[in-house]
Amino acid sequence: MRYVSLLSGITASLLLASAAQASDSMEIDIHAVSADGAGETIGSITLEDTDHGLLLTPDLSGLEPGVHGFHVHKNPSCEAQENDSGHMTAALYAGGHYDPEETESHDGPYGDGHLGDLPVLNVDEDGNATLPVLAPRLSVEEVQSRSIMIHEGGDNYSDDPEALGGGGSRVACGIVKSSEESEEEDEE
Ligand SMILES: [Cu+2]
Repeated sequence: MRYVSLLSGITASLLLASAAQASDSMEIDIHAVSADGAGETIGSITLEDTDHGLLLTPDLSGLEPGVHGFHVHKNPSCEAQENDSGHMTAALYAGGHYDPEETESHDGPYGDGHLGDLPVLNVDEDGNATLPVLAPRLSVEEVQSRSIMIHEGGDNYSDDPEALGGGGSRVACGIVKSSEESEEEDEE
């Protein structure tokens, strides 16, 4: 009897451990995007829960040196779509900045606006991004079934003088699958 309860105890803790792992950390592929759609992989970003929020650790290359607008966008897609003026536009299928509270305000990672506003991504003079950024209001769970976007220009964490931080075109994108989807892939 005691043996049985010991075994079920072990099974329960193993299950808990694997469930925790699924939502604690995940790696997503990042693709260059253009009006033709999602192209080659330029590296990956590791997402990880910490006591201080969501830590995003990039391992990317082939980007323009400098700071880039970096956000969680609403839809899990990096495909191009026609904009209002009829032009195919890179990664437009991803929708706008993730904003579940419908604040419609681009206020940066430390403000009260879009929940998807991340700290800017730093790219070194060789075109590589490796510096981690921390998003205090987010978690791995919260960003599942969304996309992560890198813009051509920087981000001033404001809608002024330009909307959405002024970063302009979308240059790279990755889809954050739900943890169930990534587990199914691991089993394949
Ligand atoms: Cu964006």
